[in-house]
Amino acid sequence: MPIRIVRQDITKMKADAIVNAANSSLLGGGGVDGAIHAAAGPELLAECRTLGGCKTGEAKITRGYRLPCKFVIHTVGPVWQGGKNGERSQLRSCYINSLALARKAGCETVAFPLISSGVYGYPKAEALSVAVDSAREFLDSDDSDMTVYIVIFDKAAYRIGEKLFKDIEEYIDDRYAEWHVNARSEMLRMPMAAENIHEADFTVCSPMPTKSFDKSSLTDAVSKLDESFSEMLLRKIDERGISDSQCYKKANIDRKLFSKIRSDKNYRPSKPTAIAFAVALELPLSETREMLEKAGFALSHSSKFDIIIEYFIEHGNYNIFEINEALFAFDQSLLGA
Ligand code: AR6
Repeated sequence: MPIRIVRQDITKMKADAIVNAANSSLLGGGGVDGAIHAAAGPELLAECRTLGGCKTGEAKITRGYRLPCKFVIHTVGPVWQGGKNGERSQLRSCYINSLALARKAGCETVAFPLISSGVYGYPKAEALSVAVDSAREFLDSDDSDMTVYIVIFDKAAYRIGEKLFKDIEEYIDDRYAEWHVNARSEMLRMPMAAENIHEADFTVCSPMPTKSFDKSSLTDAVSKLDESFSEMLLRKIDERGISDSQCYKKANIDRKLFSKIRSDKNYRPSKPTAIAFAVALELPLSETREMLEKAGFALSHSSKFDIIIEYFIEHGNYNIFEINEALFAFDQSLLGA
């Protein structure tokens, strides 16, 4: 049930269904529509001819033919007319209706391009936010384990809000600079130390005598392990009074992975997964660090990814989809499974 933003050519996606940004004739066109028809072969057009077109906001389904997906869902997005003519609600319908068709066809994975954001002129950043919000709305009300991919084709096509982008850029610059200054002063100390090393300082050491260890005291120490990541996660879910599903949905993690973590006390999540849970639980920075430590990770100012996470937590913004949009804009890996 998670949402993933990926940079890819949608005709290469091995999802159960891909969605086509079509026009109301359903008889092909340019942009992603042209690419899908070219890759699927003439059989797709032949089936489309039998469908009797499609209205704006609605969707129709066909087979995928030569594409690596089983189905193509054709939807017709609104033409942008300034935003005051119901464009947002029509675009939302495109996503909701396409997902309803996908579910009916038994699809577990569905890939969307940014509908309307090309020839139809919908501003890209807003088109992305409608895509994410609509997919989320559908998935929240759906019991299936569907995964939705939002496929962004060109890097230039993608831009989070200018102000947010600038803010994060500045935040990264400040933190990076701070880290480099510290790292540099560390390094400056080293040559001085090297100058003071003389040959006489090197002596041949005999091997350290091996000491037999006390097995029982080691067993004792190991048995006193601290709370594990999984235990901490479950405790914090309880403390916040939220349900498991509220937590993993908010973390953009699928149910299967959550069950694995729940049933394995010693489960070691990846760093993005661990952070996703900290974000879902809305932990302040200190508790986020503590939770990451349980999984063997830290937040550092030498990594853009870490600084972006820190930025959002410090600004009290725990919306994982917004965080992912920002991570994506800065070419970082995304949160979630
Ligand atoms: N994979 C993923 N995304 C793509 C690909 C691709 N291969 N090619 C383009 N995009 P558009 P619309 C992105 O114009 O605005 C057609 O002629 C592209 O960067 O394809 O809904 C139809 O027949 C953009 O962000 O669709 C209609 O007449 C997004 O897909 C009309 O265009 C949508 O751009 C529909 O216009």
